[in-house]
Amino acid sequence: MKPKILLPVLIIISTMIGCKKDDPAASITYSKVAITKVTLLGISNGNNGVNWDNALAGNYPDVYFKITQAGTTTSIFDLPTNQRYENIQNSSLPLSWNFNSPYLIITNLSSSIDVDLYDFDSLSTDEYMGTTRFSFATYTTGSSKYPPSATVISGSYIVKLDFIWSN
Ligand SMILES: [Ca+2]
Ligand SMILES: [Ca+2]
Repeated sequence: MKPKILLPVLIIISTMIGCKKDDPAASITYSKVAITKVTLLGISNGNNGVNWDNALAGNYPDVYFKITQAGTTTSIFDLPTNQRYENIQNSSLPLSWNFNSPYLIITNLSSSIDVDLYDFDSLSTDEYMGTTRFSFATYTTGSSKYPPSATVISGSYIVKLDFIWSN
């Protein structure tokens, strides 16, 4: 009788081991994410119908960004304004900014960040354009967690962040 019992038991054990091998991603967790690149994919042509700059003279917004804790003015990163892209229209996009290693590190993966876009103006105060919000809790759960990038659409504004996840 013993050999007849042994074979089904072996099949069950090998099936259990097989399940673990087939799904290694389910057990992976990361404690931080590096933002390696910010890509601008869409902007609004104006502020409530008013052009950002003198479009009739061929002037369009001169775009840079600041990253803040979501919903606050607490700065995480301010792009130096001399790294702005000048005279941007949607036909100019995509445009991107790369961070250098070790990149921009986010260690609180339950937090959210805002990417705030601005129009640099040399003769007046820079104009706030719009915000896209990235919630890391969204990217650390579910079947497609820890994506290599995420794209957020907020009205006319579309921003993509590239990620490297690690511990
Ligand atoms: Ca302006
Ligand atoms: Ca401007």
